[in-house]
Amino acid sequence: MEIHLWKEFLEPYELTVRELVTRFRQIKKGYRIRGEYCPIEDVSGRVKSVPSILAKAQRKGIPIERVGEEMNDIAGIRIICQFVEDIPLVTALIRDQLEMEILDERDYVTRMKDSGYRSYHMIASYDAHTLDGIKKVRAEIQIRTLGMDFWATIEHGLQYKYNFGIPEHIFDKLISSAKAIEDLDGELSAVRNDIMDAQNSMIMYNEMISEILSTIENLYRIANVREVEKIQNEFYRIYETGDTEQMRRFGRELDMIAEGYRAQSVETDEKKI
Ligand code: 0O2
Repeated sequence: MEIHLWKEFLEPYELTVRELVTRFRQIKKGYRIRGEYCPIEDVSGRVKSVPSILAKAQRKGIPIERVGEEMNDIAGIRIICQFVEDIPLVTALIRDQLEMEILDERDYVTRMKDSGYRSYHMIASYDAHTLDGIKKVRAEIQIRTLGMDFWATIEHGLQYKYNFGIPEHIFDKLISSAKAIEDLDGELSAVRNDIMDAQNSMIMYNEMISEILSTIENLYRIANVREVEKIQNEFYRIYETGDTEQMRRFGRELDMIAEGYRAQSVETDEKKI
């Protein structure tokens, strides 16, 4: 039997996980910059440890020299969504925006596993650019809600604690809690639009505040200090009231003041010339 150089074998998987996680984080950032709701709440990734690979290979009867071809989740990405409705948005995004071949999809969201497990799995083939050229690496992308993830984490821990033989009374509890999480996800879906509106308003409000503060900072460099101090005090006074409309008006007036100063400095520069 050939000697297995695990570190070397796992290198393209490490690369794949790093690149995919970065890609999803960039997508998330892109939504934030545009001030749009992002269906991705969180993303993480891991490369399966060698003992886990060996244990799974033994469990599934996969010959060690075939794990690269037959084990789908050596590179694993997990995407967490707030709502069930976000899951198809994320799967569409993966199909349309990431240059990867999708080899298989498993919908355990609409078809819960007998264990109670729910999640959407996509098996992708990713081109990892290694020193030896492009290597096609399989990656499993799990997409699930916060609730589904909470359940899976607890159940996974229990599986290991009981060595994959969970006692019946605990198994029953897991099944009933899986159903409770399904109900909870359903209830949250009903208020998804309201929650999304609230989150979007919060993002936009924070962006407006950042812009105002940056304008005040710029004014400090070119305008009369006393005047900037007065502007800043007014900003804090309005901020205390939490009145968004008043803050918006203040922002517009501030833009006009800043515009005035900019025009003045252009005039002065022209005179100097
Ligand atoms: P770990 O420890 O998380 O890495 P198959 O093609 O069906 O023979 P596979 O890979 O078992 O092979 O496919 P499946 O069933 O889609 O499972 C892939 C992964 O999904 C698992 O990897 C788990 O991470 C997760 N998963 C699947 N079923 C369950 C479940 O009942 N409970 C929990 N908590 N997670 C589940 P691993 O390698 O089995 O586990």
